[in-house]
Amino acid sequence: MTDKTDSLTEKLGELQEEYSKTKYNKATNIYLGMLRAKISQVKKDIIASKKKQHGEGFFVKKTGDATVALVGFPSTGKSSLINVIANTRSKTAQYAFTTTSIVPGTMIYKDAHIQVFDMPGLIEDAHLGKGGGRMVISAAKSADLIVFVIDINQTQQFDKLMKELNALEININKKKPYIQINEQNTGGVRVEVNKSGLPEEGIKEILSGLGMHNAIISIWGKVSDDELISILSGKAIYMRAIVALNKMDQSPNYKRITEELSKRHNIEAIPISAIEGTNIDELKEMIYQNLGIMTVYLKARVGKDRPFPMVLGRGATVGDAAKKFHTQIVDELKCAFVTGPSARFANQRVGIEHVLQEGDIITFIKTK
Ligand SMILES: Nc1nc2c(ncn2[C@@H]2O[C@H](COP(=O)(O)OP(=O)(O)O)[C@@H](O)[C@H]2O)c(=O)[nH]1
Ligand SMILES: [Mg+2]
Repeated sequence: MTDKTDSLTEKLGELQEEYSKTKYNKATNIYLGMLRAKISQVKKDIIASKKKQHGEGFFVKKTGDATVALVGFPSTGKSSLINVIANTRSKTAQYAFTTTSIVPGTMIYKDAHIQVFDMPGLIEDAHLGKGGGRMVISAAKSADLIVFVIDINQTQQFDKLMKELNALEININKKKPYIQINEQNTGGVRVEVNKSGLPEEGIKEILSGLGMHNAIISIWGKVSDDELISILSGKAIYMRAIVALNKMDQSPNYKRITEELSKRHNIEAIPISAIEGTNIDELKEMIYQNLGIMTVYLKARVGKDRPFPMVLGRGATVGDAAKKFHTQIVDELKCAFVTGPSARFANQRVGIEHVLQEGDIITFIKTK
């Protein structure tokens, strides 16, 4: 560690001690908020100073229609899983730490090309940079969906992972509260809209703790003080995730365990066996659904040609499909013929605003 990191770590210790010594009551509430803002800032500085020492970490090129990261402790079966869901041969082993770099693979499902990353195993305190955990997490953040791969006989791993991610200010399956902030040159802090549930004074203290002394802020949703600090310091990350409980072949109670974990953490979970190939298609479907994507098919002429697939976000319209196909085409688009789940009959004539569904076949009709 550098001297800089050392002194920051020392400062963090002092702040945390002060924080734990201060009893919570109405009078100290605001002071505690400020301490939290400071602690958050110092943690950020520590991470930044470490980053300088270790470089930027992994860089993996994103390809395909969406990206999924397999995240979990060592030996939970991540490499075994990517080998059965994607076109990859990732090394597997009975001992920990086989995978030392990110192994990408492509999972093809319903004509969508989904990029899957097999990550090196996370270990506890990954957020402090142990075991390269921070780098792994920073790569996972760039994914559209996290699949937590947990050993079904060790579900406490899930709680540990959540703790790690919380420490890194990664929010799982949570909606980001809508907050607007405009920094000003003068005038102090003004709270314009406050639906946060926090006292206005507390919000002001948090802002000043983060060095924002002149600003207009509006908060349109419920938010805790910790989350507010995290959002305002630009660190809060919101990600979707599901859980694959692997090695179900070793657990007679897999059904109950899955239901319990899913209920307790309000997250979709599925028991699988990467080795025996159980529930693999079901997991693929769960991934696909949680990515919020759909596949539609484009045809050059009605009745002719083989349609070619295009992946869109669910809820996309004919106009969105046209835009993705070719930005120019939207201006010239007159209507489209649609066959499939969103159409009432084959080759139904629809407008640009028509909402598409999985499996639709579309023919664009241009104006002359
Ligand atoms: N019984 C059983 N063992 C598995 C399963 N999946 C993986 N393993 C074993 O668990 C060990 C670790 O697997 P690996 O894929 O290397 O885990 P990783 O470290 O998370 O990539 C290997 O010995 C695998 O054969 C499974 O579904 N059932
Ligand atoms: Mg591995």
